[in-house]
Amino acid sequence: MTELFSFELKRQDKAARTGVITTPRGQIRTPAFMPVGTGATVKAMFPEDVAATGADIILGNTYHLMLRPGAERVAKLGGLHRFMHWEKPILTDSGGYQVMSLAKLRRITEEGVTFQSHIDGATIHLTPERAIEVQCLLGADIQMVLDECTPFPATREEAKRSLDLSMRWAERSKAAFARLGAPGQALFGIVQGSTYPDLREQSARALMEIGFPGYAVGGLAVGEGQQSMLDMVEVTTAVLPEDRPRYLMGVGTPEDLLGAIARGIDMFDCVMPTRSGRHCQAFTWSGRLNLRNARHAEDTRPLDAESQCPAAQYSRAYLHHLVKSGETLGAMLLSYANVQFYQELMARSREAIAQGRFAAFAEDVLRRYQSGGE
Ligand code: PRF
Repeated sequence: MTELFSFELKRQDKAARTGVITTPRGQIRTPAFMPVGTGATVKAMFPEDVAATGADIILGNTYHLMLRPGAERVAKLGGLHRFMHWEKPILTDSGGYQVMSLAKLRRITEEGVTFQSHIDGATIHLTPERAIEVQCLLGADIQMVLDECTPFPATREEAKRSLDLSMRWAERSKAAFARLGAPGQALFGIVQGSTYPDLREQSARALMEIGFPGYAVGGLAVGEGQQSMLDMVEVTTAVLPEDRPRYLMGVGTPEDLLGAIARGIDMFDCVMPTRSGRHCQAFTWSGRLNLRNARHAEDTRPLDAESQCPAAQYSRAYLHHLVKSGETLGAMLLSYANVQFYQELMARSREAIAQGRFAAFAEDVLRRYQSGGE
């Protein structure tokens, strides 16, 4: 019988890989970038435009959706896909990371994490079992174990204690998923271990012992710096099984993505393209631009002449006018253009890997990207 959820590696180019994840809701071409749809919306974008950028999958958040509108309500309304008009795959994060960054009065115990909602102050308990229950109520195609994103910096002892807790939570998450998960849904483990190579390896091996159809690298992009992050990615992917997708959580800039792909990462998510779009920043093939800058005021050139994106065809002068005037359309067009830039970066990466020229491709992109911009 063919598996409902599977990963096929198509081609490797040194450590970089291209492949396809198959789910009942469609295929995900890797390397893949998942636009962030935290509160059942990729902010300022129509779902059909998100699909038009080439995104095969988006990310949703357990934390936000369990607080508002509530997981039980989403389930009653037919699940997250129907609720938000996105029929392709959805990956949901488990909530632990968002609790630590957004909630008030957090307390972590062996049982789970207790916190006060940042919306109405209600006291909420999030356990590994409840995190899985919520993700199942949402109907997420790829779900994540509950983990603790170890704060940075951490002593070795703190990092070890934190990762051991995350590994026990991973085991409980898997047991809950075995009871509640639907056919074709998958649960991924999350590697922690801060910036300690041996702890990263220990965490990866502990998760492999439990056994997951995919593995995420968590606890990075928390202030350790790019080189340290890429070093941790490298030691982790060296241990993880080749036949399972690897997902680097919450990363990053175009430079980060190319560096991580070169070290064997297959999936990413980040608020950067959408958040930057709402803050007047544009990613283009010739660098990053701030459309508030007066030098764009009479620039009739399109935002990005190299992009196929409909939003990137508008003139820099017009976009400058929109963002200066605080017009909603400015945020919409820049979000669209940025998400499309990230998708084109993934598409070109997949093609370069398939043709065995990823290193030269990445070097060329970075040279042009870093030569322009502001
Ligand atoms: N754990 C989870 N989600 C995350 C992270 C993590 O460590 C990160 C790391 N920066 C982003 N999102 N569950």
